[in-house]
Amino acid sequence: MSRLSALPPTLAALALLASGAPAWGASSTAAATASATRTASSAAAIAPTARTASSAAASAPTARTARTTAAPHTARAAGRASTTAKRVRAASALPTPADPEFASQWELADDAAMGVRTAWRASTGGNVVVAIVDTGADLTHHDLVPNLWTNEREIPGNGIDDDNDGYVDDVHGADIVDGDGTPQDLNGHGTHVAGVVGARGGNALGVTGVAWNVKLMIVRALGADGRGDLDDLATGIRYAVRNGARIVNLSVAGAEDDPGLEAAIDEARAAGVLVVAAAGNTGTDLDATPAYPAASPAPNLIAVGSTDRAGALAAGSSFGRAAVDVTAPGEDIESTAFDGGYELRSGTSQAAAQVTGTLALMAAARPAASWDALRSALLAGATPRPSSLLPVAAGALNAGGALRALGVTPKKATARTAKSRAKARAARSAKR
Ligand SMILES: [Ca+2]
Ligand SMILES: [Ca+2]
Ligand SMILES: [Ca+2]
Repeated sequence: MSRLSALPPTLAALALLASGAPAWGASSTAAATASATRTASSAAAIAPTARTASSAAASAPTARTARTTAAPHTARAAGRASTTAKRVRAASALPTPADPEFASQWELADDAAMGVRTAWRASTGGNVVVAIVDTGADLTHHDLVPNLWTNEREIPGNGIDDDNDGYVDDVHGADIVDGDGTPQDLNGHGTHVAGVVGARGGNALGVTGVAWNVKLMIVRALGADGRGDLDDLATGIRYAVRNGARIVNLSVAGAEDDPGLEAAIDEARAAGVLVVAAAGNTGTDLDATPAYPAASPAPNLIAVGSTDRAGALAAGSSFGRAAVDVTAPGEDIESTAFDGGYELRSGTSQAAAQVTGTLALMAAARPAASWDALRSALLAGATPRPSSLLPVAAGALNAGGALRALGVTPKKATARTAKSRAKARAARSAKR
């Protein structure tokens, strides 16, 4: 049977490489089973560390918030440090969501990492449907609930398949694995990915997604063990396309180039839908040893590698100067956990979700943009890097650059606008 898996965290992938295990999702059932066992145990070994890190972070927000608000007051009280004041003004000019964990979301808070705060001047999201085809998501998580897609053709909770698609009461998405309408996450991977794309921003709760506002369609195609059938993945993509998704996130990888999966991705293209795929966490050159769906030749697919805090290719991230399009931050990413809390995870799964969230910002700003206009702008807006540093086609994700390439100009910062207005007023009165 054709199997593929959600991407284990980077450290788990490294453990696999170190132990000489074959890549997970191998084409033979026996190898797949063997690597599944190792993947599961490695993932289990890493999970507690991630949760510990997040619970430590949970107690920190107050301190961070205090520091943030203290800085401007100190500068004002001093009344002398004009450079400090300038710096404070410049920092406050970038949109800052009122989510207590924002300061620890390094890839968003530091605009140099992926340019998202610049992008937020032009778009914080909107009515864009994004499908997360994964292990499901925690459908009760308070930071996801406000951004869940709702199937208007389905009456919730009446036990009837109102839209006649084979899934009873599929209100926020579907469970392809169990064939029902409740894609509740039993693994955690999909919940985290969904939060990176679109945890509600500015709600004074937890984290923000790249898109503060978005419609997350949850499609469960991987089981509690983080693994699934290629047939289910293809079915999940078709469900997403049929129900109006504009972007499909696939933070999964396998060794097999499956005709059924390729057909589903091609149907997505015909319907104007973009597919974003994680490169994988095996440190593989996909140009030499492809993994799928990342290495799919489909034109409507964007393959994403992962970078660390220094902007370098993350340890364990797969790459490919031809097969992988861009990189995005994927290390130590804080997002939603399926116990209702928050946790850190690392890998190309998280990197792919940053790209998907950025595409949601772009699609919200330009609702009529085609899949190829969105894809071209995302790649054109990327920050080029020497291929010796980032062995991918276009470079590093730059959300602000992507919006500019799409013809959306981020609004100037409020402080500067006020200043320039005052300047213009002064110039006018000087003329009189
Ligand atoms: Ca239904
Ligand atoms: Ca119903
Ligand atoms: Ca939030």
